[in-house]
Amino acid sequence: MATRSIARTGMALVTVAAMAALWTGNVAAQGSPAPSLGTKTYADMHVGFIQTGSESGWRAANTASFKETATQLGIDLHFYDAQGKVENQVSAFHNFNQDPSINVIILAALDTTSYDDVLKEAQAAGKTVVIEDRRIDADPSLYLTYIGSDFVNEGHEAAAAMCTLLQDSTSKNVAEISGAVGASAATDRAKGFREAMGDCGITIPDGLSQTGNWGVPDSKAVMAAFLQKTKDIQGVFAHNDEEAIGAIQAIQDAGLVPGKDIKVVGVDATADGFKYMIDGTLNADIECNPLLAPQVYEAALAGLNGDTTLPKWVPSQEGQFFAAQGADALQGILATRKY
Ligand code: GYE
Repeated sequence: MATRSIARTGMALVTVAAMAALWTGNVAAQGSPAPSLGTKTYADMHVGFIQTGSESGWRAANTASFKETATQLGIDLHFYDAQGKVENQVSAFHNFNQDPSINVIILAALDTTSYDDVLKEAQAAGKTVVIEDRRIDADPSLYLTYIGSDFVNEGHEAAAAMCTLLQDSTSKNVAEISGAVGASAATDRAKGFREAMGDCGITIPDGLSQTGNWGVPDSKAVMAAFLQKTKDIQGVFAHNDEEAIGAIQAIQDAGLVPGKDIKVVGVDATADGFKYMIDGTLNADIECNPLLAPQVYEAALAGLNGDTTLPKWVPSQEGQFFAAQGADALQGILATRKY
């Protein structure tokens, strides 16, 4: 199977200071604080962190990254789990705005449009705000920076992987199990996949795209319903590993072989994703880096010290993994990973 860059592994973490210096083109400033900045340290940071919920392995790794790194750096972290509800996030954000002891607010956004009022309130209250994981549609002047993945590009990579997997297939009907409605991770991955699927004649037939809410049970039910409707499906694009696992289970229940009769491409590349690639039922997994805390805290500290030169988006560096790399190689990579 002619492959496209078998595997570009290794997440490169670009420090925010280096990014800021590169952005401002002031190489000499790398590593040294910009003139007239404050001298606050991590011990001065009192963070209100607003998480989406606990919907996936990726989310668990993201939460652990923030809790563990805060302990390591001596940051006072106030962690809030919104349990998948936007209204919970908005009210938590408002409460942090009202709390004089909180000087930094970090948001992993459930949707892209619900935060303008609390962002303006935070700005008026002099809070430093960093958006992590998922982009929002608010005016960038309302937050310091956004640190997160290029989800559109992840969609492109997923389509490229599916093109390779279906290169010998005359029919290229792909079912899509999308992420939670309204989440930028879902909207952008869907957009990216559609932008690139035409490269090899892939189509997503009407009625074969539905949300799996980032979870195994809903995704299994969705895929079972798709297979009830038609067996003329050659591939599945799942927006995260849990959704891919749900699809795999439904394909097996239908008496078909996932990874062979129907190709499966997922996103995240968590430990579970590797497990299913190693047994060959998941053909490809597009990496999405959850370990964002060090970069986010570094950016917040820079902001707290008055640094306004940070880029408005610091994209994560990510790779792709393929079952075709072989079980041994994948086991070796998995052994080096934290999630
Ligand atoms: O892909 C999924 C999680 O926002 C990148 O959210 C994140 C996504 C991730 O539920 O597993």
